[in-house]
Amino acid sequence: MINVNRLKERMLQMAEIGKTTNDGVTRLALSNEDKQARDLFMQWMENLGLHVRYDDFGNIYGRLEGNDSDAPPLMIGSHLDSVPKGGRFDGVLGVLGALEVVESILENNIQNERPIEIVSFTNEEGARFTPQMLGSGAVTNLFSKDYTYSRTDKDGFILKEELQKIGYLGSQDNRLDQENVAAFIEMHIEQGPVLETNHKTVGIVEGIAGFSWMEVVISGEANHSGTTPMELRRDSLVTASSAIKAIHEWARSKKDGTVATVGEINTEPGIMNAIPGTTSFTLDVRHPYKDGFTSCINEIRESIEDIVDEDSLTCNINEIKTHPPVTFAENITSTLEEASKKHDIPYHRMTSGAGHDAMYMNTIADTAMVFVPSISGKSHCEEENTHWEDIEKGVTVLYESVLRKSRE
Ligand code: HGY
Ligand code: MN
Ligand code: MN
Repeated sequence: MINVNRLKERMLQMAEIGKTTNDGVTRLALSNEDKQARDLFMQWMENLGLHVRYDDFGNIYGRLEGNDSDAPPLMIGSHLDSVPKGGRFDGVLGVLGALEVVESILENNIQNERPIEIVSFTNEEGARFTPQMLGSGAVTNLFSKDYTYSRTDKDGFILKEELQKIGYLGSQDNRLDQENVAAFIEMHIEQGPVLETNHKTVGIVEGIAGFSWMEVVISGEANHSGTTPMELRRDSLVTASSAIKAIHEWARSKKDGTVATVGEINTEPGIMNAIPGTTSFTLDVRHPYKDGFTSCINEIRESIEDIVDEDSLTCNINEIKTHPPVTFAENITSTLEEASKKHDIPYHRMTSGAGHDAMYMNTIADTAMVFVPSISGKSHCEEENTHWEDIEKGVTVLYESVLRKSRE
């Protein structure tokens, strides 16, 4: 029904863009590599005769008309941007898997009632411009246009200008119509060990853990490294280290699926012979349950403040973005389940620890996701990998589900 070799060819061609030494990819949002990936994706869709467009946030859409062209479209897709030294499958599989589904529908002369739109969202990763999922969040009104356009990366580049630079600042009229999306299904690698551990081929994703991204800035006192007696120091990096260790131990002690990560740390003045006056670090906390989510985030914020107080330093915790856990639509997960059963594909109902554009699309349309296993559960690293046989089965489930939903 679908042609996994054709998909593999495209995936391998896409993986050449931003390729890193150990077979990973660095394709940061709105970078030159992202532009090349976008151009290639648009070309492939134009070659299929789809109506291709991109909106004022650079989200790209490819539309396959349906018999009932006024019906709200069924949308499928994901993102093309990556983290630095990321994997070749994260996001891309959802975009090119959707393309494979549409090409197979054309090839098999399937008459789809409902229009089908493939979508690739801008800046899903939040690796260059925080927060993550800016494109899908902006087009579902979770972020204002001004906020989105003004996001700035570490080198001071501004999102709107970078979008202009790569030629993807399109028209607002091209946005998806958030009042008129029938459903959204996102295919993605699991990025964790659950499917592999349970020996299942497809994950039917019922929801996504909530996340809170914040920046913790601890202020002490810069001073000379050679002349300042130890008992007089107010060393922000030492206090940050205690906080980071406490964060890790707190998350481990929760044993309820809570995870916490400090991915980035910076000190000022950041030189060998000066006591760090200021230390800032990022904090990414995830918690899977709606009730308990807010108290979980507040708990860790208070612990950090207590630790800083004990050292009589001060801290500011700047929230970047918090979104509670989401639950996906039963009518979509049951469609994915029926499709898996029809093709005897072993499946596992589960939730996602990773954030995805589906999190925000879930606020405007019936949404769910279909996962395929990540080998050794690895992702956001060059070792990210998935077996092509599993991909073939995952795309088959997506194809079968799209046929069912596009007939409605
Ligand atoms: O961070 C996430 O969960 C996603 O990979 N952007
Ligand atoms: Mn992703
Ligand atoms: Mn990712």
